[in-house]
Amino acid sequence: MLKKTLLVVLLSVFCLGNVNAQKKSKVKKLSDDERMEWWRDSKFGMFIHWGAYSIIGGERGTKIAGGGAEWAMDKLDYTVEDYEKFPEMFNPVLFDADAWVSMAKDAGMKYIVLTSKHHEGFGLWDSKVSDYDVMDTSPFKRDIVKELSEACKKQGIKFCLYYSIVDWHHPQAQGNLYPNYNIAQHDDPSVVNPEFPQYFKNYMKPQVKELLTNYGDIGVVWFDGDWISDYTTEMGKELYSFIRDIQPNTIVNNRVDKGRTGMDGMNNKPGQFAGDFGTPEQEIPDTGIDTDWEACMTMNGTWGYKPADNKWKSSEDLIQKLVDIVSKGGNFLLNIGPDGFGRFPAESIRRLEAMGQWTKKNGESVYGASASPYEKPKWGRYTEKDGVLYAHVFDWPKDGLLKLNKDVKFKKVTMLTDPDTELKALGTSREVIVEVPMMAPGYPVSVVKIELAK
Ligand code: FHN
Repeated sequence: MLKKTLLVVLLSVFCLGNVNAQKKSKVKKLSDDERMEWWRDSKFGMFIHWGAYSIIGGERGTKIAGGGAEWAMDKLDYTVEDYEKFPEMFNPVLFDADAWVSMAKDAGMKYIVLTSKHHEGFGLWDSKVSDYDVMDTSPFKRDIVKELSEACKKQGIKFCLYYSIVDWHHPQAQGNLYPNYNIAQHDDPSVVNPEFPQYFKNYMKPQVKELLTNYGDIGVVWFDGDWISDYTTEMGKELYSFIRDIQPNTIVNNRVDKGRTGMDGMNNKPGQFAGDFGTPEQEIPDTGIDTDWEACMTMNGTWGYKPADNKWKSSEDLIQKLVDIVSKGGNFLLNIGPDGFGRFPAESIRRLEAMGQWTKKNGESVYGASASPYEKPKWGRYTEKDGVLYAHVFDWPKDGLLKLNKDVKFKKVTMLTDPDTELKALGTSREVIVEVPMMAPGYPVSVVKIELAK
């Protein structure tokens, strides 16, 4: 009898252990390099700033908000109560997740980062932690995060989410300690809201958990608002681990912690702060950086929709920025600010189409490419991949002679878009000279493909 009981106990322990092992083996925890691989190869993503501020468009009567229109609540002096009318009217009946994802994909973008909740505090998903969301407060009553995550999965685009640590609606987060709430006071390190830890523990973390539990694989969690004095590095490190426990292979930007040293987005104390990549904003580093980084940028001057802002970057400029960023080892996260109906601005669509035409022909020199092994040349940028050097020529040589770095050991040189026509090349002690067509074959960047000698 004793033997039989012992056998049953041993068998149960074995099965239980196996079940636990099966539970743990559901998501294979990748190494950091394996986890970052898709992101490093992607190079180009779409940032989408969309919320109740997209109805306002940065205007209140004759007043136009300076800077980003997503700051309308602050810049246009709305009280929390006044502002609530905008989520109550948010009804983007023209929203079409499949169309958005197709435009990103056709532009050559490999991932999408959607603002699930910006500083205004209004959530674009069905949160059980709050009613201040698209399902409970707005007449739209559709889970935007769900629809976009499904469209991304269908079209093979990585789905990622932005989440703001700053929350101007939640009483424990927006600092209702001061009579006239002033966001600027959040930048004053001497002003700390003792109730913020409650917001962090009982609101922010549960919301992040919802986003990481109910919407499939989340490629990246893109935090923002790390600058406020209420938020601490201890919270940042706790949040990073919290996310990796829920989805071990999710990537998290460095704004989850307090290591960012400003708009250059980088962390000058490696190992001391959590976060998988640096986040330069509206700027590109002068030289290459050998840690992971992603430059985020607007197409005009605002993240949120703002019809008054016509400072649009040209398609040519945006394509050259993509090449410049990749040549320095970074990713390019380019922003779209849809309007209150759910439409991309026409100016944005035109730029996405132009970038798609270029990436379709020249993507080989961008996706999965490494930073330039050489100083940037006067005429453009280099990238490198699998024994091939790509010369991205912004300024085409008028004399038909392209001068490459003297250390380039070439085997075969062609135009990327004309692989069957070998170009003459001559190595000298000072440079490698390539005879190129008199007219630039591509626009705004023509790519010369240099197969390197082993
Ligand atoms: O305040 C935000 C801003 O609205 C926007 O979301 C950018 C995008 O990275 N981040 C903050 C400003 O640094």
